[in-house]
Amino acid sequence: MTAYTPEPEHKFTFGLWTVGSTGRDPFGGPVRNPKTPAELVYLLGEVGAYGVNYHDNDFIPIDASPAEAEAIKRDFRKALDDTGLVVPMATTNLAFDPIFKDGAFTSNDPKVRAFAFQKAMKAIDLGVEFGAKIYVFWGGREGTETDSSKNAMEGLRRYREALNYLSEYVLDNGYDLKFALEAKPNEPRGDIYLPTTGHMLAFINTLDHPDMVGLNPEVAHEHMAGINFMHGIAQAWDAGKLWHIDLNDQYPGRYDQDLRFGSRDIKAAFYLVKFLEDVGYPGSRHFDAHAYRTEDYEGVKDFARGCMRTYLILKEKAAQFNADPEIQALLAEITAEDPTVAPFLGKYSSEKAKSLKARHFDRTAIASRGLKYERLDQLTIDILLGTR
Ligand code: DIG
Ligand code: MN
Ligand code: MN
Repeated sequence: MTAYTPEPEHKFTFGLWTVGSTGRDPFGGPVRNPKTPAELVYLLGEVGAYGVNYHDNDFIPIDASPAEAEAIKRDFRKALDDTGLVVPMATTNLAFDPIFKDGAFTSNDPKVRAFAFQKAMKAIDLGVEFGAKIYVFWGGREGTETDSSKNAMEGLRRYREALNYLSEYVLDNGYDLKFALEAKPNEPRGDIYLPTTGHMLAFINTLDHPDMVGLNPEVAHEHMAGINFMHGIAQAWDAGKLWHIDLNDQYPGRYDQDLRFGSRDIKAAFYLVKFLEDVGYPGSRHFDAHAYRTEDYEGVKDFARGCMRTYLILKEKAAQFNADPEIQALLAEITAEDPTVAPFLGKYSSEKAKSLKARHFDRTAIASRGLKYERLDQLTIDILLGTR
């Protein structure tokens, strides 16, 4: 029986804010006492994670004195040294502080926008200081409740200005850092700008340094928008922009639940893991999720172990799918080339077009073909349920 033990090569990471969540929600206060960043690193080391990520203020409180900040960093670095964990990604909290109540980069108040630039630059420095190579931007407050308040074009222009400015900051400082944009359709704003990975992909092409900017799609966020997550990351991968990924789970039509990976839609999680493993995605498997509010810290460890265990189980099932003779025979039949029409497809030529326009197709005969998808999907279900 496979042990499904996480190893560094799996690149499983968690944010300080995930295993450090104290269980606060809009209808209740914390249920767990806070742990320090160093304590969270030891917890992640205990469960077998590869790395830890942070927002500037999960790590260093916004009002910490320089001496307090140095002490926190010292303990954090010792914990990293003791556990061997690394810091692949960092990000800025541009959502929590009241100053960002109307957004950060897209706020109508120029002072807020300038402060957001300053905060992001300092947070980039903090990420680079501990070795981060990916820097995430999640614009949680970049949006509106009433569109009377802001011109949507102006919102995009301001977002673009911020990312261009911060790209120049990275270049100016010679940092080895790439940006990854994370989309979400709503919450905490009524509507958030650039709501899906597809919107972000188009937006990247309008930036001054698109080569420095990729994507950090999150499962729950695309599911909130009713989108097939694997299709979205396939497009991101196709564009060479899948540089980071936030794994979790989500009931459709709910607020952002950030559930343990694979705990709700196991079939979607299977296709996601299969995609990442089939294409050889080299980045972090980052679990942007948190334990149920019902849990103590032993339950938080169960949550973290469960995220990684389910990923490894689905990775094994993806390999089983790829090796299953009946599935592979069905796929070979379903996706077979047809030599009678191959000459007409592929790159255009006027000769091809002319002869294709003259060709007769027996629509009834072609349409009458059964595609055996029911058998194929049941074989997939059998693999997922362990009955094959
Ligand atoms: C929420 O899904 C966002 C923020 O927690 C953070 O900026 C980003 C990093 O994973 N995800
Ligand atoms: Mn989320
Ligand atoms: Mn996220």
